[in-house]
Amino acid sequence: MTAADTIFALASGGGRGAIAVLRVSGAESRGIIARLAGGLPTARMASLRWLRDPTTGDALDQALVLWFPGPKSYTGEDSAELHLHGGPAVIAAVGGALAALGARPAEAGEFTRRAFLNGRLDLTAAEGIADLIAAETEAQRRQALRQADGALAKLYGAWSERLTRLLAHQEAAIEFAEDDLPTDLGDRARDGAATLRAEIVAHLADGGRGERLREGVLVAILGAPNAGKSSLLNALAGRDAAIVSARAGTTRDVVEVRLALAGVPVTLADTAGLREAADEIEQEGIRRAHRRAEEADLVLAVFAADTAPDAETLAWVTPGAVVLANKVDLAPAPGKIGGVAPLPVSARTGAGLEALRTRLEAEARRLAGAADAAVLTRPRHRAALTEASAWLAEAETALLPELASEALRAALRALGRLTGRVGVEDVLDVIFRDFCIGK
Ligand SMILES: Nc1nc2c(ncn2[C@@H]2O[C@H](COP(=O)(O)OP(=O)(O)O)[C@@H](O)[C@H]2O)c(=O)[nH]1
Ligand SMILES: [Mg+2]
Repeated sequence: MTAADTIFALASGGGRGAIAVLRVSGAESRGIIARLAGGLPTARMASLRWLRDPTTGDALDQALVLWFPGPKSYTGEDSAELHLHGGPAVIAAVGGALAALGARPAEAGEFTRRAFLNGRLDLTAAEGIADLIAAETEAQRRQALRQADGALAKLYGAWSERLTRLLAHQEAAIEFAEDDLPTDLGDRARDGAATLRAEIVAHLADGGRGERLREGVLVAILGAPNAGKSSLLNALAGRDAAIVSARAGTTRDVVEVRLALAGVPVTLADTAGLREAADEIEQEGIRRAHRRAEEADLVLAVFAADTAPDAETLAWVTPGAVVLANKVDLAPAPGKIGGVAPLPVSARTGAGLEALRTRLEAEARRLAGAADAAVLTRPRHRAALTEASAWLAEAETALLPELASEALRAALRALGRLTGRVGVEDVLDVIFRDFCIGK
């Protein structure tokens, strides 16, 4: 398994389809495609060819063949795409021919890994491609596309370049202290470090929106038994996901539904009603409700308008929570619950549900809305940038020029790990493991 192998994989989804795309990449692609397709087609043009078994000459399929000579290909190597008829026997036959001609099946993410190793994209852009394939909602798609297109690569690349210059200045100040170079080189390096650090700190102060958009927002529905939590979950989901019953204590485990609000993926978690439960199973359900609420990005505190607010749920009414007065078909909503004006709703009649949805969309946008600016999307990015900014602070206050220089170098290494320029062998497997075969 070396990077010199020529690899192939099914790049389209499994199963039957009108078309299946086999992708080939590596040094031997030229000869392999020429033998399989009876000659090498014109570069980057779709050519209709008969693919033939290299030993028997039997026709395997008639396919569109695209030839992408390196280095201006996705992987940076000579590569090709074969657009076959999308059936399992066709894919198996052509795959078998490719293997007979010396190619081997690719590992997950191997094409993009090669693209990275050949300098076609940096690590953040490679991650953007994985996210684009995984994107389920509109806002996720936009964020991933921006990152795949190099928005973070450009930003972090520019920071690395500036830092390299600062380091060069600092080194020059040390090396040529006795020569007649400008004497303020060291000071200029420190000022530059401070400016750069301020930019990194501002970039980090994004409220975690990019990461949350990538992972999804978690909303926990909390309230007393019978307040109407499960009814509200079902109304928002548009289906009967949770059991609704007049009997208190029906919902005992956490029931979750996924939906998209304002293009943001949201997990809505219905929980067991909060009360003193005698039943052991219900007690565990209530423990889980609390745990989910603690992990949640947003708490929906549900009260029944015809019942006095219960202390257990009131404890969750914080300035960030969304407070609901349900069952307004039975009684008017109180003006304030725990100091917050509740949204009046009725899961039974549907009153107020549009307003609730609008409010939840606004919350989803606030928590994870795709900004137009480049936002970081992974804990890995946050960790590396936090480290870089700590080293920059170190450089600003270092007492000796040599120490300032060391700190700048460490900051540069942290940025380098982010984009994949230095010391990344250990993170490559982690990143490319998330890819599917054929990408
Ligand atoms: N009148 C009225 N009844 C409701 C409303 N929402 C829920 N219910 C009823 O209240 C009971 C408890 O509802 P459920 O959703 O299971 O509450 P949970 O225990 O909080 O999950 C059921 O009989 C529901 O039909 C509402 O808006 N108005
Ligand atoms: Mg319930």
